[in-house]
Amino acid sequence: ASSVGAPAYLEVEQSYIIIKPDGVQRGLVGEIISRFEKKGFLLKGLKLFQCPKDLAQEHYKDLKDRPFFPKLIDYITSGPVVYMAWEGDGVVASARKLIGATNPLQAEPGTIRGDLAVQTGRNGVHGSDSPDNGKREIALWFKDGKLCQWESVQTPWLIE
Ligand code: IDP
Ligand code: MG
Repeated sequence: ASSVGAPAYLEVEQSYIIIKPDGVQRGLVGEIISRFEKKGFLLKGLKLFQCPKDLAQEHYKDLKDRPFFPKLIDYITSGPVVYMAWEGDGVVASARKLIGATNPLQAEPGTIRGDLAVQTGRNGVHGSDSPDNGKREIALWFKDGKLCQWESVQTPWLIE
């Protein structure tokens, strides 16, 4: 089903994506955004942002008992990130495939992590792991709840 002409009550799936501080510092912002753009998903929100510690802890709260948690919070707050909301049918699972495995050495070539990173602790990008977490993370980071409502001229050439 396409978002164009879909009834307003039908919710279109959204994924929350972060270009982590290493991705920003290494000049990979354009490259990473390009992967999602070229695939054909719709960009609904984007910001360059220095993440405070409490937000990072809330975002990664499911991992709070893991040994690497303090280092993960230091990493994600170590410099600006670019955070985004991307929309489309199946975007959550597809974005996870585009991103690749958590450990970049195990990520397939052709994926973002497989092509652009070498260590789990510097794996460049975050993507929601379920549609529900997509909603939770977008609500958490886009505090005012405002995503940009627009339609791409490409949509009829992407979705029949
Ligand atoms: P994901 O980002 O592929 O969903 P998660 O298991 O949800 O992976 O972990 C979140 C993030 O925490 C990872 O992307 C990575 O930055 C970091 N992380 C996960 N496991 C480790 C580890 O064993 N050492 C260091 N950092 C880790
Ligand atoms: Mg995860």
